[in-house]
Amino acid sequence: MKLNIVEYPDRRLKEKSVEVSVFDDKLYDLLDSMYDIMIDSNGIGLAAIQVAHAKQVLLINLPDENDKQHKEDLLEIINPVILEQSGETTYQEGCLSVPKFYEDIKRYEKIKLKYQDRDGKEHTLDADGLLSIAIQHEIDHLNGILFIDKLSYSRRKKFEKEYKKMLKERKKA
Ligand code: Y12
Ligand code: CO
Repeated sequence: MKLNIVEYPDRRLKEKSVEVSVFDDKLYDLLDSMYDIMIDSNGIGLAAIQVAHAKQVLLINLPDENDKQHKEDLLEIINPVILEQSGETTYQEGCLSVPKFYEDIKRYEKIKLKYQDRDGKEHTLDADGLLSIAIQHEIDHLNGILFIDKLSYSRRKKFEKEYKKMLKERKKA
């Protein structure tokens, strides 16, 4: 399946994703194609809406201590539900749909979630550190929320100005 990354300010990023009820070859194809484009784009997390599929599907592939990603560590998370959340942490986040921008975002430090894998099997997961942050970032995508939506009014204004400039320069190049 040929996929492209949808970039802000594309309105599709505001769409709410729907629950997956059929776990078939079409879903496997979407998951495999999402993995390929995430790795090709140097990403560590991707939600299906970022490739224009409004389904509750997300991938996380965190790098190891040498900054290398391994496919064995890939998490395929379908229909996630956060069951518990605690603490507070701040991390400078980036997103493949908002190229070249990184902002400090406050999130829960620890979460417990339930989700399904590509075969529909249910799992629960306790996450902290970067995994917890990445999962919360991607679950926000499923609800049409981008990390820039969490900025203060003044930081968002500054972002919009710089982003517009970046898009203009990219168009010229
Ligand atoms: C912590 C915080 C947020 C996440 C969500 C997943 N985010 C990404 O995978 C971001 C990827 C990204 C990749 C970029 O490309 C390169 O570095 C070559 C990038 O840079 C440019 O657009 C130039 C920005 C973001 C997970 C964990
Ligand atoms: Co993102």
